Amino acid sequence: MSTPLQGSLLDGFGDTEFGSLRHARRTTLDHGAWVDVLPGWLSGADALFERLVDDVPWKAERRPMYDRVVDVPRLLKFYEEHEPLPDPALADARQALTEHYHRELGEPFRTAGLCYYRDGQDSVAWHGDTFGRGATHDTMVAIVSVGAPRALLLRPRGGGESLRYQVGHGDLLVMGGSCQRTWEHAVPKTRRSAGPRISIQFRPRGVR
Ligand SMILES: O=C(O)CCC(=O)C(=O)O
Repeated sequence: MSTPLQGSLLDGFGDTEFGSLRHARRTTLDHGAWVDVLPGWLSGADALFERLVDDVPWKAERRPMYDRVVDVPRLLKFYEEHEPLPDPALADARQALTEHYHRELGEPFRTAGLCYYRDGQDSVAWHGDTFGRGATHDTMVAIVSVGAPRALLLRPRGGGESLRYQVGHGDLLVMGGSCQRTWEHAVPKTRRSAGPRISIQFRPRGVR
């Protein structure tokens, strides 16, 4: 599978490099949740994007919806904690995140969930990562985005105004505190033409 990035996204095909996580900007949300954002954390992300498109064994899933079974509108691959990651840059990213957040999180990031949004019609509906400890405990989910920019929305669970983050090529967004149980997030479909995007989510053990 090969889906080249559009020229506007090209940032050179050098090695993947990471900026300092000290530059991440935190927004405190209601109910004990917070979001850290660091645009352009990763440089040299074009080559990483291409390698992930080609090397990850992407899976198309189906799920029941009312009385039908429908395609999940994105491709997926989940790496359990002892499973080798598909690219050394992901191991480096996970290590850097663990080192930066360890004091606050109290444990390492372990798993990597990868989602491939092929175009603007691929999406994920409102949800929190509440299979596991995210339902009852504060935790963190760190998302690295490569490829076309997409909107990632956050809204308080139970209603309230939503926040919109545009996550672009090489950007980092970390959801922390109670975010998984008190807020929901989504990547909605877009009518605008959108190129392919890969989201890489790092989570601690038992959070999904
Ligand atoms: O695409 C993203 O960055 C969000 C992915 C997500 O929320 C999920 O897979 O649970």
